[in-house]
Amino acid sequence: MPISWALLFIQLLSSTAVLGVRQTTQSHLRIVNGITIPISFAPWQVSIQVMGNHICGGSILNAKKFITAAHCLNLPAHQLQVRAGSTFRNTGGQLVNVVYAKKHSGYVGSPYKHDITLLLLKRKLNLSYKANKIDLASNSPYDGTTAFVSGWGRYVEDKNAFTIDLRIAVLSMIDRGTCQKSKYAERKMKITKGMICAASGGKDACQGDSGGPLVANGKLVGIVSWGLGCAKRGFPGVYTDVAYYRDWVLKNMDTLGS
Ligand code: 4AZ
Repeated sequence: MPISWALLFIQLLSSTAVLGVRQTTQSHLRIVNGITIPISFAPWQVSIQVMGNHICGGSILNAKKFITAAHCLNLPAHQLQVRAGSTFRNTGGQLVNVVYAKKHSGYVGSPYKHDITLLLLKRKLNLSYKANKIDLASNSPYDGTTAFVSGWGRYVEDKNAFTIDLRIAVLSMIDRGTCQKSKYAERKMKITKGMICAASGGKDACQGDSGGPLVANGKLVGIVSWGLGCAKRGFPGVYTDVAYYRDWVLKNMDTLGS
């Protein structure tokens, strides 16, 4: 008997502890149920900016070359800047001008196809534990692979709810075929070649995360591209499948300039 009382007591204690943790985590909730992280946890992440305002995420491929979504490039490249090495979207790190962008020639909007672009910076970044490159995935991740997406986008879909600190959400990969059979099929929205999906109950990328990294096993597997809403059941986040475009990226990185 005393033992079961002790057990009950321990269970109560631990459930309170769990609740306590939940509460603290909730006060740090960022877009669709991620958590805040310092930039050193995702040092490849950059913020793409126009006149000091964050518009999209991106990833560092090397000290001068970056990758993002084509739909982030509504303005001429030379009007863009990249902020690297900062946890905060509005301050810190290195802010460098973009000089050139190479959009995929097959890019079309709505729903986005071939949503991929390379950026060339005016000068080299100083690479460090806060600003570092990430390798491209060679193979598309298997269904169920754990991956994480990061960014400064909205943390509530229908509110103008942006935060200044970077956050991350852990997701599970969904292959193209499975994703096509989701509720997107009912809406006649096609998950075409070069797209891959990821989701995890209640967690997702959202507006402002576009162009940013989806990483699995230390490699860049996806670029935040689109989705019907954010974290809506049956509508996974859709990403540009980096492995599918690997050859395009490598070839165009060479011709991008230096
Ligand atoms: C957007 O508007 C956007 N839930 C990005 C990602 C997702 C939805 C919308 C995925 O940039």
